[in-house]
Amino acid sequence: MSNTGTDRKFIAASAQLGPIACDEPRSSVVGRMLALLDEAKARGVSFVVFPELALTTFFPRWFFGNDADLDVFYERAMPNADVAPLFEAAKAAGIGFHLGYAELAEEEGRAVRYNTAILVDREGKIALKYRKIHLPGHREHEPERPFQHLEKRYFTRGNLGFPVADVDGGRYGTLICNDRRWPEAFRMLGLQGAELVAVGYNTPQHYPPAPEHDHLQDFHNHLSLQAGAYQNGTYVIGSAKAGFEEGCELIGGSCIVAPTGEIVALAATRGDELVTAPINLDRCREIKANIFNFALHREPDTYGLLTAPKDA
Ligand code: CDV
Repeated sequence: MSNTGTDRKFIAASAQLGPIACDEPRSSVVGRMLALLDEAKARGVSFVVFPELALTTFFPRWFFGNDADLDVFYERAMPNADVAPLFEAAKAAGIGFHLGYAELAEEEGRAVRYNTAILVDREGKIALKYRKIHLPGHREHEPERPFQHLEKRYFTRGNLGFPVADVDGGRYGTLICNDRRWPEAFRMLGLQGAELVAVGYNTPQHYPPAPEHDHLQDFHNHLSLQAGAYQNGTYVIGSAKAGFEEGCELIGGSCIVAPTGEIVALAATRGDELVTAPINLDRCREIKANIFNFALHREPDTYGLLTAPKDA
């Protein structure tokens, strides 16, 4: 079956990925994505969300003492030869997609590293690019941890704001992993009328600074995605890199959330898995025109603290 969706009513998918080994080549990962894309095509899907840093293992769990060892995990161009088959297959199937990857950009003659996500429309054109703003973890090597979380060392804070784009008949935005926990990030997209937000994530089951919350990781993931959807009247598609990756357990729970905040599709495994649900973007109005009618009910002149400097 080919994609039969209209612009506002279609089938969407979260394409969860299981673990990616440190030495797994991009071609193999893209092969796994193509298998999920084939399944998506068979199910009549029009839009697929792949996870954060989907092309490699979650490398911020290791300390690298030199740039040469680190830079093998970054993409210098998008698309590039490794990823081109995904762009081509998606375009041929008329499927738009979201992809997270590590980006090595050159700015004023300097290498700058970002944790990046793109939205590609059904014609194969990159319609939106976002660079992660809320970078979790730490900057220095902390050898006492069972694994590192060196996003603050390996990435620069995103410099593209929180963009939305009109893609294939809907208004789309993206957040990347830790961003989903910040209501301000979701609200930035909500204020611009986002109707579908794609969120890729790599979330360890074990959080070394607060292990007493380890059993709540799945709950906090869904709490954040569901609240973001409801409070902004938008669909949210969460896509995990899941399972035991290089000895580190990552949560799954990939899901599709309706604008009411209800989970309408949920992954059952922690491996490669396609989760699908029908989308009707006109349903966003159920929330946007009522309880979260921003024009009618927001009181922004009382929200000054939200944008005051951190130390104010
Ligand atoms: N990749 C991430 O951003 N992970 C964080 C963890 C470290 C808490 C997350 O918010 O899921």
